[in-house]
Amino acid sequence: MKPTFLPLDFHWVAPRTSERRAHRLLKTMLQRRTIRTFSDRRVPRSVIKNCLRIAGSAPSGANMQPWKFVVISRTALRAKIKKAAEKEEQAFYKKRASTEWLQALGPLGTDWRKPFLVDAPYLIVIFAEKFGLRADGEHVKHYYVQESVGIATGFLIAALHQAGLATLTHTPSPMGFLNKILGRPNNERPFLLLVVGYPAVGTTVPSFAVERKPFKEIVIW
Ligand code: IYR
Repeated sequence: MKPTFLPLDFHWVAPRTSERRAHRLLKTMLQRRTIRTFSDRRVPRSVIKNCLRIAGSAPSGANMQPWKFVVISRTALRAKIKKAAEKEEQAFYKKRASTEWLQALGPLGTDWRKPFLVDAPYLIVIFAEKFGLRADGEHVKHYYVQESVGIATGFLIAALHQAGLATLTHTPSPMGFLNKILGRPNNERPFLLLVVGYPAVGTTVPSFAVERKPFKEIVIW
């Protein structure tokens, strides 16, 4: 296909403005915490929608946009997901996880119980499309699927935080049950379950998770 190009609509900003914006954004993003206790307070649908539009604007391999976001708010469906997730999690905590893994999770204080799956008003299950499916059933090759979906998920988490919501990146393992419950085809692989809402009154966060590695440790300049 012959490529066509459009003029870029780039919004130039003065260096001083960039500095101010980056600093403000840093302060905002450093406030983000993964939480595990959610209130049932309702979230405006339009906030979820716009944040998903932001996620869908992420860069992807060959612009294949190999993602699908399934939004769940119905109580009965959240309860069904909770039941299935807790079954996998029981097996994980009781036998599948190595001692080393359980030790690493110790400071988080997690266990197999996942009440947040029904407490929070929204669950967003992010699926990665291993390949695309054309209307005629032909497969379309996708590239850098994990990387692309990871970037889109990062966009989503950052967007929800900036919109004033809290999230939990939850990965019940294995997640195959989500295809079944949500009726998704087998070219889609569950990537992550994002719990979205507001913190319950009295929410705490693990003290060790508040610490971020020093700049010097993560950046080689
Ligand atoms: N999926 C389990 C265990 C778990 C694993 C990791 I790595 C975490 O960062 C947190 C939890 C659970 O959700 O409890």
